[in-house]
Amino acid sequence: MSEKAPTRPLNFVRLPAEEMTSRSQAWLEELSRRRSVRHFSSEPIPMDVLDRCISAAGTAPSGAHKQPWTFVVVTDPDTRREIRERAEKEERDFYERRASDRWLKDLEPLGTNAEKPMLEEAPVLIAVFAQVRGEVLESQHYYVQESVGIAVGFLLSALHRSGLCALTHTPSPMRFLGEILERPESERPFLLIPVGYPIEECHVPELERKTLSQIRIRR
Ligand code: IYR
Repeated sequence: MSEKAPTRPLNFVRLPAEEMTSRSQAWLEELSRRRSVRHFSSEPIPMDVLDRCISAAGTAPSGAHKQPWTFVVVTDPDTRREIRERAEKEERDFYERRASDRWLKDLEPLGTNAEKPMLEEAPVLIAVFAQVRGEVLESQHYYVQESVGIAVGFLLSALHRSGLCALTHTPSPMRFLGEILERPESERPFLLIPVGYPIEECHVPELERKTLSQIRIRR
């Protein structure tokens, strides 16, 4: 018979009802101000803050607790230029050939195109990689997309809470990221996230979020 896995006491803080209400209100207000930003100032950001946000992402739950994520922090200007050039090459192909008319129409409100200056203008790029398996032979990872998606959600909210802006960018295909950043075969590029401060007078698309009654069904 195998020994029972060790446990420790849960560090749970039970809150009074009023505080639950006020915290949930404050958190919703805070998250409601988050927007995807596409116009970054090149002003450097505090790297200790960035590291803490990545640590916060690393607290996400994951399949069998395999923590199948790698966050590559890219600040080197030459590397960022190379990433921008390769990403724009893919994007030109997307906008000029691969994208359907419907897809292009759906993107119109966002005002996006194949130019990706933010990849060089933002002081930091976080390239997120999903570890589709462990590095050692025969190790396995589970629910990798779900796990890394949750971790990126934690990352985006931590960045926003810390006063930073981000863009979840998905050049497609992204294989070039693994090549440039010399990631092992066991990792797949997941997202490319420019992080920084917005330019002054930064504008974002006029978009509305779905309301609660549009996204929540009671049964
Ligand atoms: N990857 C392209 C196109 C693009 C696709 C979706 I779906 C978006 O929400 C935004 C952009 C680009 O980055 O421009």
